[in-house]
Amino acid sequence: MEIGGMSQAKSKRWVSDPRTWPQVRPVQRDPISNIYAFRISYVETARIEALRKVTPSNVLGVVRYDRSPEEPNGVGAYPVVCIDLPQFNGPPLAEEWTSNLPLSYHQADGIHCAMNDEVLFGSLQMEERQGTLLDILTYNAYRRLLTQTCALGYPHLLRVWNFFPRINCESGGLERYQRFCIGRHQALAEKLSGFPGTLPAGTAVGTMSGPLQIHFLAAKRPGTHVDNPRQVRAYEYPPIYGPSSPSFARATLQPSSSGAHLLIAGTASVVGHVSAHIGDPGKQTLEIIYNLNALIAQTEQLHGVARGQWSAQALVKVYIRHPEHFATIRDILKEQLPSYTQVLYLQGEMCRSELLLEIEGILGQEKTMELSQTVSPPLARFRQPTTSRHAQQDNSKLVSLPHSAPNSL
Ligand code: 3EB
Repeated sequence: MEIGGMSQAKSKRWVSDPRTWPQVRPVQRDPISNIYAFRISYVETARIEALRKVTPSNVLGVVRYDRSPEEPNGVGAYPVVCIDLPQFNGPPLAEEWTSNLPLSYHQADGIHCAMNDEVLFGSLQMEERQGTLLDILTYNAYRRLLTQTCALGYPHLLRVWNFFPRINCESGGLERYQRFCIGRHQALAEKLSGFPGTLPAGTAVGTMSGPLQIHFLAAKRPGTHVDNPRQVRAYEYPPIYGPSSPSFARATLQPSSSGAHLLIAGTASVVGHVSAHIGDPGKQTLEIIYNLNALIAQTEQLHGVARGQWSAQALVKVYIRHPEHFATIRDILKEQLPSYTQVLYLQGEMCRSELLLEIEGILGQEKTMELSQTVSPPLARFRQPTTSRHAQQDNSKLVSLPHSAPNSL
């Protein structure tokens, strides 16, 4: 298991490039309140049942990464999703979403939801039947999803995960991922108010087996759409990648009563709109780190959140196409990610066959009161990398600044 598996001596933060950032003296911080709309952690799948008995009412949902079809989705009060993506490390982990605001549960039209005063976590799955193309199925799934979330009072879609098998296989003259993009695009263009500027952050990964499975986070209040300066907006990709562009944002920032969450879409070794470092998992990993850091710096610079203070929640998921690349990728990420990051490694297929891995993340800040003074940093200049800048060995060590609250997870 890789969670927190790095040396505590290594002290790293999420920043774009340490040379462009001033040093901030570590301060002691206390959360203003301990109310939270949602919190996520990776928990051993075997412990989920035991935990449920101890804290019966605070679960928004569980995402398991195993096949486990004996426990059909929706038996309990809250949504339970089982995604067939094998895990590389340790005992199987599941993602548990909890909240300490009062929760209610709802099931209608095949959509299972848990909600509180701020957010709704929901899931649905659609079986692929012979004769129905994936674009039609996806269109119907998204129509339903948007209808339900609006009807329940959570019209702002912040984050969506999409899973289906054989993502790179051809079907009726198009790749299945392209068909998926057509259906998703059509439904969102028709029904999402503010499209495309309000698109949620997304993930679309190929599973080993199963139906089309979608789970999502929606909110009563809007989030903020964040672009990545190193990448073309996915919904503005040129048509060489398919008849409809992929409808997702690079990230969304969710403000909440207790802090802020940055919901980071699946991020690949894509610079501009082009896949970089074909055939090289190590270089693709470093390129993704550049992309993530650029996105985080962009969020901090443009959207009024504190720099570097992401240790309240830091979870990443790494989807790896070929098991033989796992060790290389893990070794690089051990070096690159801050020590408080929880990491889950899954085997899955990316939407372009040349992409060997993809990393998504959720970073959280808590509203805090500072108990001692900071050195007030001057306005930071973010050196925007050019689109042709690729990962290089000599500047692969990205983060070395102190952080104020290690291991709060
Ligand atoms: C990319 O940047 C890589 O279609 O929902 C990443 C995350 C990717 C989400 C999606 C696709 C999706 O284009 C692929």
